[in-house]
Order: sequence, then structure tokens, then C-alpha cells
Amino acid sequence: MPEQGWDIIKARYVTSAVAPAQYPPDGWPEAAFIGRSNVGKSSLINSLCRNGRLAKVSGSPGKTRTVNFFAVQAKDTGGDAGFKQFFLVDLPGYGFAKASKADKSAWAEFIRLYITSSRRLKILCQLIDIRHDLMKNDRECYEWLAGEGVPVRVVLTKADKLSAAAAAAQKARLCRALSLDPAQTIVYSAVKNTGRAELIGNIVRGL
Ligand SMILES: Nc1nc2c(ncn2[C@@H]2O[C@H](COP(=O)(O)OP(=O)(O)OP(=O)(O)O)[C@@H](O)[C@H]2O)c(=O)[nH]1
Ligand SMILES: [Mg+2]
Repeated sequence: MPEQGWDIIKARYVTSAVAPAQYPPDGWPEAAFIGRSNVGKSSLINSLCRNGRLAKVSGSPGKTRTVNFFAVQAKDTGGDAGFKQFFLVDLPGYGFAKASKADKSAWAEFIRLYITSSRRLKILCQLIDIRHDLMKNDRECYEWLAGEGVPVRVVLTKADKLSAAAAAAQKARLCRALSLDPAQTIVYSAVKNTGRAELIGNIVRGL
């Protein structure tokens, strides 16, 4: 547990939605996670919440098919800012190799509907696998999200699969490819919880 700063102290699954009418009615702000299928969105939510069974994780891509809402409570462990209540939102992944063209455009519509109809969406975290160079659909997704008017934070996942030197080199390459500020880009490992305190702080400050 970080000695100072925000920590997530409670988390629970609330609901899965396929249409805006099913989004939860509570007026809490939302942080959503988007990225290629299998990049580690659900694992990252579990890591943030320190609960390996909260969001369903799978070795085969295309696991998450609905917009899933998790209600969390964060506590300011060092200061006196108290508590914050918000939703973490797990989205289906893109770039699922076996998906048909029709499925891919249905996915884009589904996500667009969430992004445009959720008035409480405060921060979008786009996850990119740190092991690979930037893929075309990651770039398209980033450019699309950046134009939607919601702040986008890029999170590089699966850092435990590279040495520290290789991870630093890949971070520099990916930041260059997207013209990102490395200081604003978080390196994460859901296995080791690397980047956890930094990302929680970023999310809470963005709410
Ligand atoms: N080594 C390592 N494996 C990870 C990490 N994050 C996720 N994984 C693994 O990657 C696979 C996919 O993880 P998920 O969290 O289900 O990925 P997702 O992005 O939610 O996938 P979809 O729901 O299909 O879009 C699983 O086998 C995870 O165990 C990580 O930080 N390190
Ligand atoms: Mg998932």
C-alpha cells in the first residue's frame, strides 16, 4: 500500500450494459479502459482494485463483450482529502483477429455510443502492449479518442514481460510514435502492480 497518495480501498462489480439505458444511474464520475483485445484491461482493473476475481480475465482475446461498471472507493492515505467514489469501466477490446468486418464496425459503434452518451466519463485510459511497436489500430484508436474531448491517458501494459532497459526503450519508441510526453505515460504490470499508485493518482486527479 502506498504510504502517501490515493489508494483504492473498496471495489465491487455493479452491472454489465449493452445499451445506455442500462448504465448505472448513480452520478459518480467514470474512468474507462480501452485497448486491443488481450492487452490486459480487465487484469489492470483487478490490479487497481487488488481483487483478482473482479473483472473476468482470459488468455484468449474477445473475453469482455459488454460495458462493465465497477464502483470503487479511493482514500487519500497521506493527506486530508478524504474519500472519492467513482466507476472503473471495462470496455470490450478492439482488433480481435477473428472478428468479422461487421463485428468490428458494431464494436466501434458500441464504444462510440458509450463515449458520447456517458456524461460522467472523465478520463479514458488507452492500454497498449509495451512489447510491440505501435499497431495501426492503436494509432487509429488514439487519434479517434483524442478527438472526442475526453482526456486520454496512455498506459503501457505487461511491463513485467520485458527487462527494465527494454521497457524503457519501448516506452520511448511508443511515446515518439504517438507524440506523447513520457512523463504523462504510465508503464504498468498487472502481475507486479507496477504503476498502480501512479495510475490511481492520475485517475483520481482527473475525476
Ligand atoms: N505477464 C502479464 N500478463 C498479463 C498482464 N495483464 C494481463 N495479462 C494476461 O493477458 C491476458 C489477457 O488479459 P485480459 O485482462 O483478459 O485482457 P483484456 O484486455 O481484458 O482482453 P479482452 O477482454 O478480450 O478485450 C491474460 O492471460 C492475462 O493474464 C500483465 O501485466 N503481465
Ligand atoms: Mg477484458
